[in-house]
Amino acid sequence: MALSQKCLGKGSCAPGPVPKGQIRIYSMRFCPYAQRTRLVLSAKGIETETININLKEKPEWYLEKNPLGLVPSLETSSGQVIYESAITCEYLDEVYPEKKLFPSDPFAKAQQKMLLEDYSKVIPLFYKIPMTRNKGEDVSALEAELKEKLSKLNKVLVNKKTKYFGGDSITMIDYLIWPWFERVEASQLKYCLDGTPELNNWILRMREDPAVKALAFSTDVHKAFFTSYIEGNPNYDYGL
Ligand code: GSH
Repeated sequence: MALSQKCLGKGSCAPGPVPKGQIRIYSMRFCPYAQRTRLVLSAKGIETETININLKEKPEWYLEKNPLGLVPSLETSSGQVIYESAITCEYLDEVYPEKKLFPSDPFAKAQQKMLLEDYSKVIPLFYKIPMTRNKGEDVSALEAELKEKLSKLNKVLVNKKTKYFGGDSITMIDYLIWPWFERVEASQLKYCLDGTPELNNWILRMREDPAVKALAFSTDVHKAFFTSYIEGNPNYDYGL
């Protein structure tokens, strides 16, 4: 069955069981958290069925699968549902061990998770600044905070002397951090990266990764969605 990419909303029919040998992701085309999971699915070459969700008018059946009502969620052919992006990524890495993305060394894995925890405090600023700016309010304090946090991230790369956050090849932590950097131009935050050369080099390397390339939207497309989102009327099907 060819599935429409268009999102399913309130009143839609619940999809049937996931075919054997497949995994399903409930997603939204522009969701950076879902992009984390999609990057892992793509990097591992996992056959996936994608169902996009209208997050403003959520289908009733979706809330039964994931009571938080957030994307991403994964569903297996035996009906198991896994949600929270970082948890879905770790799940995929365990169930599909070919091309392992987390390091097998427990300390190296813990380091990636510690960095992820720290990074989760950066993410809200990627939204707060454009939204505050859109209201015509002063963003200088928020900007200073973002610059400081990005320079800490830059320092991680400087201290490690590696091309990526987990070493000289791409690993899980890079995919978990990436999606918001694909959007820095669209959300007009690129200037906050002026003092972070290693981070900028990492961005250039990430853009060359096959999984990143396969899922990337152009800045114009991100901008169009982001504008609709900030204005309170997200166009989940933009471009379809
Ligand atoms: N902590 C969650 C994760 O890591 O998966 C966050 C996911 C999230 O916030 N997703 C957004 C969402 O589902 C879309 S980008 N929003 C719907 C809502 O807030 O009701």
